[in-house]
Amino acid sequence: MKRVAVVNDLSGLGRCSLTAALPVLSAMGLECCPLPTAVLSNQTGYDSFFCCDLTDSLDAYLAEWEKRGVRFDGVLTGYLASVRQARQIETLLDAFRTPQTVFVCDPVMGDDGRVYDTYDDTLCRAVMRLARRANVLTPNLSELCFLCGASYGELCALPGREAVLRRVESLARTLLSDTLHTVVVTGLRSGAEISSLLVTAAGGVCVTGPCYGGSYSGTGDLFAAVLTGELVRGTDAETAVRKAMRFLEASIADSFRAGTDRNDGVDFQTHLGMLL
Ligand code: PXL
Repeated sequence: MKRVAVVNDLSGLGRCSLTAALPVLSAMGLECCPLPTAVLSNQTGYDSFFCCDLTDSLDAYLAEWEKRGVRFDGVLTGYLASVRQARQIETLLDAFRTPQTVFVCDPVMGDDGRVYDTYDDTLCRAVMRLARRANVLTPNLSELCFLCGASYGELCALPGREAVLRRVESLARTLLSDTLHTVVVTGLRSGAEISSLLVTAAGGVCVTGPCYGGSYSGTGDLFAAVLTGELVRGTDAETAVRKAMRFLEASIADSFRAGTDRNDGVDFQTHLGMLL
C-alpha cells in the first residue's frame, strides 16, 4: 500500500488539517501517516482555542520513524506552529524522500491579503524556503502573492476575471523550477463561481465550479489531500484537480444547505465515496 506522510496540526473541531487528510487519504486506499505539528482544541478561526505546540517532540518522533527505515510515496505539509518545524520537515524530506516521492506543500500563511495571526515574517520565510523544495504547491491567491513578492491589492484591482487569471498564471509560472513542476492556485472567486488555476510548464488550465456562501474552514486542506492522493495514485494533475473540485463542491453545497457554521468546516464525510 502506498504511504503518505502528512505534516499538519490536529484540531479537535473545525474539520481541517489532519482530521481532513486522514479520512480522505484512507478512503483513497492510501496509508496516511500523521506528523502532528500541534494539537489544538479547535482551529484558530474560533473566538478562542487551546494549542499545544509539538515542536519539542518532533525530533524524537522522526528519529523513531528513521529507525523503522520507512519511506513515503507522498509527503503533504500544511500548517506549521514554529520556524524550527520548517527545519524539522526538511530533515524529514532528506531522510524519507525517494526520487519518486511526490512532495505537495500547502504554503499556509494567510488569506484575504493578510498573514494569519499565528504567523509572522520569519515563519512565512520558513514556509517559503520549504516551498522551494516542493514538487507541487497549492497556494491561495494571498499566498501566491507572498511567495512571489507581488501586491495582493493590485492583483485584485485588475479589471475583470480574465486579467486576474492571466496575472495569476504569469506569477505562478515564475515559481516553476526543475523541482517544482505544478502550482495549483486555489479559491479564485468571481461572482457565483470559484476556480482553481493549474499551472505547469505546459500552460494554465482553469477549473471552475459554483461558489456557495462564504469560505469554510478546512477546504484548502481537503483540496490538498485529494490532490496529493490522486498524484500519488499516478493520476495526471488536471484530472486530480477536477476530482478535488467536485469533491469540495458536493461537500460545500451540503454545508451551505445545512447552514453549517464556517468555523466547523464542511460536511465532507458523506461524500468520501466519491474518492474510493
Ligand atoms: O485549515 C487551515 C487551518 C489549519 N490549522 C489550523 C487553523 C487553520 C485555519 O484557520 O487554524 C490550526
